[in-house]
Amino acid sequence: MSEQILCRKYIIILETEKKYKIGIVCYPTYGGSGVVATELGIALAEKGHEVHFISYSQPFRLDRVSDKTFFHEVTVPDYPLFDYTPYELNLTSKLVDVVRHEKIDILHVHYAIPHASAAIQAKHILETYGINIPIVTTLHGTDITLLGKDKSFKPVIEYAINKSDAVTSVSSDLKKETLNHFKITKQIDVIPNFIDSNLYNKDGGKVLRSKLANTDEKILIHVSNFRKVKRVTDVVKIFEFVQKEIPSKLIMIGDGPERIQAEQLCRKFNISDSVKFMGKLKSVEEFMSISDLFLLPSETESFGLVALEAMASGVSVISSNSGGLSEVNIDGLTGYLSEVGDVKQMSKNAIELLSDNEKLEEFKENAFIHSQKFDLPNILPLYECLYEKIQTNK
Ligand code: GMT
Repeated sequence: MSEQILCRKYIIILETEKKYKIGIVCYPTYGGSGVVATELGIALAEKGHEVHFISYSQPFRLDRVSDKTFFHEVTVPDYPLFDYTPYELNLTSKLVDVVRHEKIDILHVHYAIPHASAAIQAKHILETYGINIPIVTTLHGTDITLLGKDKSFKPVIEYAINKSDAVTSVSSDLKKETLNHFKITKQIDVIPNFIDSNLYNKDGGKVLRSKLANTDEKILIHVSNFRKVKRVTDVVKIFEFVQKEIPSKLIMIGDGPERIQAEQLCRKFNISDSVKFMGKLKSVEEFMSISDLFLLPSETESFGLVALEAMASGVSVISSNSGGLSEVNIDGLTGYLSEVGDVKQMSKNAIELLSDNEKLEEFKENAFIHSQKFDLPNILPLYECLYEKIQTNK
C-alpha cells in the first residue's frame, strides 16, 4: 500500500487537525458500493468530521445514531411530461443546494454514473456562485466493468473521471481495467475496501448454528444481490458436489433476479432441504461467524467486499479468480481461486478443505489474519489524506 507511506506525514497532521464537512453520494441499496460509502461516512463522523449523505433514500446501513451524520433525500417528482424521469438532474440540484447551504468542503461520490457526472455538473453550477467544491470519485466496479463497456455511457464516464479532483478505485485490478477502457488523464489512487473488525467475530452463536445445521455438518455460505454477474447457480452446483462427500448445509443470503434459477436448480438436484434461502438481511455478521466456507464464483468482482467480510469472521473463501479477487483471497492460503465457471475445480477445492479439519482451521485463521490488513484504522486515513491533499491544492 504505497499510498499509506505517501500519506504518513498527513496522517500525523490529521490526528490533531482538520475536520471537514463531507457530502457523500451513494446508492442506498443492498450492494457493496453503498455499504462502503455508508461505513466510510459513519467512520468519518466518529472521527469528528460532519457527514452529509445524499441519495434517493436512506442508506440501509445508516442505522447508527450520530450528531455528525445527516441525510438529504433526493426526490424525483412524477412529472407527466417525462417518459424517463431524469434523476441525475434532481441529484445535481440537490448537490448544489446542500453544498451551498450546509457549507460542504468536499463531495465524495461513489460510483461513476450518475453520481460523478451529477457532481461535476453541480461543481460547474457552484462556480457561478463563487464556490469551488472539490470532487472525489470512487470507482467500485460495475460502473467500469459493465456499464463502462456500454458505448452509450463511455463519454460521460470518461469526462466525469477526468474532471474529478481525485479518483480512487477499490483495487489495482479495477484501476488497470479503467485505464484500459478509457482515456484517463487523471491519477487514480487505489484505496481498497475495508471492514470494521469490531463488527465481526469468529466464534459464532451456538444457538443459531444448531438451528441451521447438525453438529457434524459443515456450513457453506453465499451472500450477494443474486445478479447474473454473481453466478449463483454455480454456487448451487458446487454445493451439489460438496454435499455428496461432506455432511453440510448451504446458506444463501440476499435476493435478486437469479434467485428463482438457483431455487429451481436446488429442486432439480433434490437438495432443497439442505439449502436455506434467507432473503435480504440487514446484517450478515452472525451468519458469517457460524460458517466454514464462503462461496463467491462471480463472473467479475472488482474487489469482493463480502469475501473480505467472511474472512474477517474467520471464514475461508472459494472464489473465481476474476477482477480484484486475488487481491483479497490469497490462493492456497486464505482459500482457493479458480477460473470463472470451473465448478468442478471449485468443488474439488471445497471438498479438500472441508474434509481436513486441521487444514480448514489453518485456512480460516489465515483468512482472518489477512482480513485485518483491511481493517478500518488502516484504510480510513488514506481517504482523509486524500481530502487533505485536494483541500490544499484547491
Ligand atoms: O457486486 C455488486 O453487485 C454490487 C457492486 C456495487 O456496485 O455496489 O459491488 C461492487 O462494489 C463493491 C464495493 O467496492 C465491490 O466489493 C464489488 O466487488 C463490486 N462488484 C463487482 O465488481 C461485480
